[in-house]
Amino acid sequence: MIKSCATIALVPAIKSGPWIYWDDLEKSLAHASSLGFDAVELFTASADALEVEATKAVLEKYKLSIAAVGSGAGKVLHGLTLTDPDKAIREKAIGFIANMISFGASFNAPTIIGSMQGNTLAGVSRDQAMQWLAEGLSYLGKRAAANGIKLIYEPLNRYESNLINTLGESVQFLNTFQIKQVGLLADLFHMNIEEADMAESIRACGDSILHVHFADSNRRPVGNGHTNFSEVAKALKEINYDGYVSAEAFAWPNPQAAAEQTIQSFNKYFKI
Ligand code: LER
Ligand code: MN
Repeated sequence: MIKSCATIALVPAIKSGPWIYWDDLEKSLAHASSLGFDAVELFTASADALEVEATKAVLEKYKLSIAAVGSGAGKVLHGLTLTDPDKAIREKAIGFIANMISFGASFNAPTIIGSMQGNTLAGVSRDQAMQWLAEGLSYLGKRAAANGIKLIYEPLNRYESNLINTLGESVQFLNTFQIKQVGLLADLFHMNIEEADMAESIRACGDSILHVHFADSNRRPVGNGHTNFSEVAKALKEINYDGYVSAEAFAWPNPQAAAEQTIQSFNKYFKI
């Protein structure tokens, strides 16, 4: 069964980004729960930003799970990536994500690597950057598996990364470097920019898709743009996707309305 999810950003230093909720954790959970969401995805400043037992208690109170945790704060707040030319920075990036894996594992939630992948920077060959990415993902995939959870790699659109931009290239990359224990995130906003046919790519890469980011063509909540969600939903059902469809969209026009729009769209496309 496909499950609904909304993102919560808990990083005060960031003033804007594609997250539905921006208030404190409990207020966000209460609202998501009142709308019938199954889970939330957390974007925290670090792995120790939340106290695990207290977070478990409040999740239990609102009957919500954590679908996944994001690691992007490592880049946004500290400039860490897996492909930085400086070995010390790459190692810090790996450490940051490894801690996030342990945090997520406390909730049985996988960790997402999106912006932490970085870019091929000036003075670095593409082959070298891909090698570093492969080494990082390979090591972290094993760490995740040792913690009993998956690691999720997210291809981003060309304006955010010059490494890999499509699901198909991601599958090829993971196969070439024989990276096991890493699955893919199909972010429908990035896919709208990069994929020739979103539904076809979902079908072609179905075995690898572990998580979906649910946003319209303009990254507003689904229903506010021009992506053809009937086709996307049909493809996800065809591959028997049974993970989360997680709203990583701008809180437009505000968090509450964005969450309401999202759950209406989720019910329209995914509730049988
Ligand atoms: C992260 O999930 C993502 O999609 C990036 O665009 C960071 O905002
Ligand atoms: Mn995303």
